[in-house]
This record gives sequence, structure tokens and C-alpha cells, in this order.
Amino acid sequence: MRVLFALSMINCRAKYHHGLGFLSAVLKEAGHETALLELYDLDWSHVDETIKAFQPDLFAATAESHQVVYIKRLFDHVSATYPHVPCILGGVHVTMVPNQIFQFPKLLGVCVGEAEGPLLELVTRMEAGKDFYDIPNFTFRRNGETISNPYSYYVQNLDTVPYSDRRMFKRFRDAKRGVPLRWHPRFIFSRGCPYDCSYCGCTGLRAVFPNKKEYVRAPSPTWCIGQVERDLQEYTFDTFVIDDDLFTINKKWLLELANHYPEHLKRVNFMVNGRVETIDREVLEALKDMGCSLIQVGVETGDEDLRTHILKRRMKDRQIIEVFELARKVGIPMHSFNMVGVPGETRETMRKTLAFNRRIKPARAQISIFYPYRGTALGDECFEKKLVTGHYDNYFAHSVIKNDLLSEAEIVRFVKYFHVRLYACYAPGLAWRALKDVVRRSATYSRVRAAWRALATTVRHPAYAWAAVVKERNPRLLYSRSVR
Ligand code: B12
Ligand code: SF4
Repeated sequence: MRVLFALSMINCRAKYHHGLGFLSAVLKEAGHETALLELYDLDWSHVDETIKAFQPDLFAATAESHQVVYIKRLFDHVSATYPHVPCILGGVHVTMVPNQIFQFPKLLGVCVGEAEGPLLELVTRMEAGKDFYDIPNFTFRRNGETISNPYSYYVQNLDTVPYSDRRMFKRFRDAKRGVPLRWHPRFIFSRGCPYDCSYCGCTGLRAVFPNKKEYVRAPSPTWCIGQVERDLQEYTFDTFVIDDDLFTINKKWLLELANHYPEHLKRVNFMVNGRVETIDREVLEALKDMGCSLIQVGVETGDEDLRTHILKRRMKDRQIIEVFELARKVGIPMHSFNMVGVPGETRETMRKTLAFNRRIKPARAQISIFYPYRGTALGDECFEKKLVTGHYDNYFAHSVIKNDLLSEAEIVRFVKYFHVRLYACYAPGLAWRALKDVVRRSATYSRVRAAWRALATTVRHPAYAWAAVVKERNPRLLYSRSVR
């Protein structure tokens, strides 16, 4: 069968999707054909070209909560234009928010949880013309009737999952052997996290997972090393990212991986996600020996009360400070994730977040604005209390939570200048880069740059300038601009 996957990445920085990479690998291993529609804007001509060229028997999209509005429009378009192509949806949003099939009237089915088994079963039975309405994890629609099957499937042994299908993604297909990738490839080894942070999707995913005791799982070191080695044979890169929810959760597994880690891989750097309670000297030394070049941990806020009681990250400032100091001694740079705009945020708590980061001096820091996800404790509470004011496709530019103590403009301004103010204290080079970023993103800079480019084009190529004017006047032309 020919399965066309769809991934919407409108206004988001993501360029890879592990779930689709694995699902495609599973289907290809069984002899099916797959392709991927990568959406960077709602460009129907690109959608139509892809569907006409690939002629799919099944259209299978994924969605997280930010992109789900675009996916809805995509399904409307596909089901109206190609009514003979059945459409299905899976991914974290439908897993965390129940009964999504009712939001998408034209879908054949919605799949919750992991789908390596259920999707293969569906495709195999569809191809054989057999009944498929009893496949676990799926809710189907048949002649107006809804058939819900239990969420019972998950991958029990991650070693059985084939290595991710990189080539389905354009950036990997375009990569030339021997030419270094201009970005860091991403890997995922273990799945799941046992902590209860009130804002995090992982807690929502665990809440509905069929067997909570097995939610956190890891493949064997041989599987992990094999995936990196395969990719190193096909692509050239000196750094990669390990996207595991919490790479440092199982010390025994991590040390075993470190023991098996081959010498030739140690020259390639990698970054991981950690959590301070799971990091000690032994873990840091093992990571350092393997080539780890950055450990990313959540600090989230410099206000211990907010962190403990609202975010349910029950860790002391002292623990964070100690781990940052230890990592400095061992020689691994640390990255801090921060978030502002949570319910209860004030000017004072934001000030504390900046001050705390100045104290721990992360090599890199990220700051985002709290976004409420349905299916998480804090997200659901915000919706119940009617604190949510809107929906956006990323969590860097807007606050969607009502807050009587703080305006959205103040939160956005704090985020805008956070890096400049942080790095100015201990890393002038980074502060300068952050300042340049602020200027580049400003509206005045965009206007000046656009005017300068228009002037230069007019002087050098008057014909191009005229074409640009025509394009501006004809919105259809603008709308059908090609996908980046
Ligand atoms: C790694 C990761 C990333 C990576 C890679 C993206 C990816 N999804 O692979 C990067 C850094 C690029 C990224 C980006 C983003 N991420 Co992210 N990310 C994760 C993380 C930590 C792991 C995801 C993962 O790989 N899991 C393992 C794989 C195997 O599982 P999976 O992707 O869910 O896929 C399985 C099933 O869902 C299902 N499935 C998935 N799609 C489909 C489709 C069909 C048709 C079917 C049948 C089944 C199916 O089968 C798959 C295989 O078993 C999760 C946390 C988590 N545990 O989910 C957050 C998470 C998914 N990300 C999140 C967010 C918000 C984002 C961004 C919006 C951030 C941003 N502002 O840019 C973007 C959006 C990217 C996008 N367009 O999807 C949120 C989503 C919350 C929500 N309710 O939607 C999560 C839950 C973290 C959180 N903050 O709570 N992310
Ligand atoms: S530790 Fe990280 S991955 Fe785990 S629940 Fe908290 S925020 Fe999510």
C-alpha cells in the first residue's frame, strides 16, 4: 500500500518527527511504500502536487496541539478534493485529548498512543481487503457509527522497532554523502518520564498509557549505538541531539550504554535532556566520556514556591545550583529551560528567574511562555477556570493566560530581552549575539531591510522589481508561493 504521512510545521522550528520516522520504517520493512507531506504553510498547490504525484491509498497525519488547527484544514481540503483517499490521524494531541474523532467529521479513524503495531495491522488488512474495525488504539467511523477500540497497544520491546526512516524527510534526502549536515540530526532512544510536572505533555501521555509501570522504557545499548552508526555511515555530522524525555532517568541503563559505547563514536558530540535529581558525578563523567557536549535541564522558574506548588517540580534551588557547579567541574556545559507566564507569575517571580539564571550561569538558556495543554494537570485547570484567552502555533511569542498581575506585553518584553540581560553578566559574546537577534526580529529592522532590498533590486534589475509589484497586487500569486 502507499501511505502518505503529513507533518505540519507552520511557524515552528521543528524539522523532524521521530514518530513518523519509526512508523514509516515499520511500513517499509513490511514492503509498503511511504512518503511525507511536509507543510510549512497552508499551500494547497503543494498538497495537491504531492498527492497527485504519490497517489496514496491512505493519508496519515500527525498533530501536536499547536498544529492541530492547520491539520483540521488540511483534512478538510484532502477529504473534499480526494474523497476516495481514506484519512487517519495520530500523535500526542489525539492521545491527550479524548474523542478527537468527533472534531474531524471526515476521518476514517483516529489512533491514540504508539502505533507501530496498529498502523501496520491497519495497512495490511486494508491491502488484503479485510475488516479492520477491531484494531486496538483506533477509533473508527463506519457509516456514521463510531467504533472505539481499547487503548491497549504500546511497544513493549523497543529493540523490535526498525531504525528511523530518515530519507522520508526532505532535508535528509537532500543531504549529500561527505558534505557535513548544516543542522544536528535528532535521535530518540528511551521513551517516557516518571515525573509529574503539571504543565508537561509527558504526564498527560502517562495518565492514559495502558501500563503505567512500563511507560518509561529503553532499548538495548546495541540498538541505540546501531542507529547512530547507521546514520553516520549515510550522513556526515559532528554533533547530534538525543531527544529522550529524560535521558538520565535510568542510571544503570546509562552506565551500561556508556560501557558499550564504541571509541569511534566518542568523537561525535551529542546533547541530552536531564533533570537535576538524576545527575551526579558518576553520570556526568560517563556522559563526558561518551562525548556529551550539553545537558539540558528544566529550571523553569527562579521562584522555588512557583516551581514546587504550581509546576509540581519538587526540586530545591540548592539542588540545581549544585548540579550546575558539579557539571562545570566535570567540564560539561549545561543548558537551562525556563518558562514565564504561568498562573501566579508576577514581575517579582520573573525577576527571580533572571537572577537565578545569572547565578547558575548556563552555557545556553531557553525561555518560552507557558502554554496550557489539555490533558495536563495545569493545562486542564486553566481551561476549567476559563483563564485561556486564545490559541497560537508556538509558545515563544504570546501568552494565552489571563493574569491580573502581569500584562501579556510585559511577559513578551521580558522574553525578548531575557538572553541579552542574562548573558551580559558573564558571556559578552553571547549577549552581543542575543542583542543582534533582538534587532533582527524587530519590525523596524524588517521594514528597513525590505526597503533596502526593494531599492537595490530596482536599481539592479528593474524587471524583477516590476514583477514584485505585480505579485503584490495579485494575492493569488502570493498565496501559492512555493513551500520552503
Ligand atoms: C522529541 C520531541 C520534539 C522534537 C522532535 C519532534 C517529534 N515529535 O518527533 C522537536 C524538538 C523537533 C519537537 C518540536 C516540537 N515539540 Co516536541 N516533543 C518531543 C518529545 C520530547 C518526544 C516526542 C517523541 O519523539 N516521542 C517518541 C515517538 C516515538 O512518539 P510520537 O512522536 O508520539 O509518535 C508515536 C505516536 O504518537 C503515534 N503517532 C504519531 N503520529 C502519528 C500519526 C498517525 C497517522 C498514527 C496512526 C500514529 C501516530 O505513533 C508514533 C510511534 O509510536 C515530546 C514529549 C513526548 N513524550 O511526547 C515533546 C512534545 C510532543 N513536544 C511538544 C511541543 C509543544 C513541541 C513544539 C510545538 C515546540 C515548539 N514550540 O516548537 C514543536 C512541534 C513540532 C511538530 N510539528 O510536531 C509537546 C506537545 C504538547 C501537545 N499537547 O501537543 C510535547 C508533548 C512536550 C511538552 N512540552 O509537553 N519536539
Ligand atoms: S521531568 Fe521533564 S519530561 Fe519529565 S514530566 Fe517533568 S518536564 Fe516532563
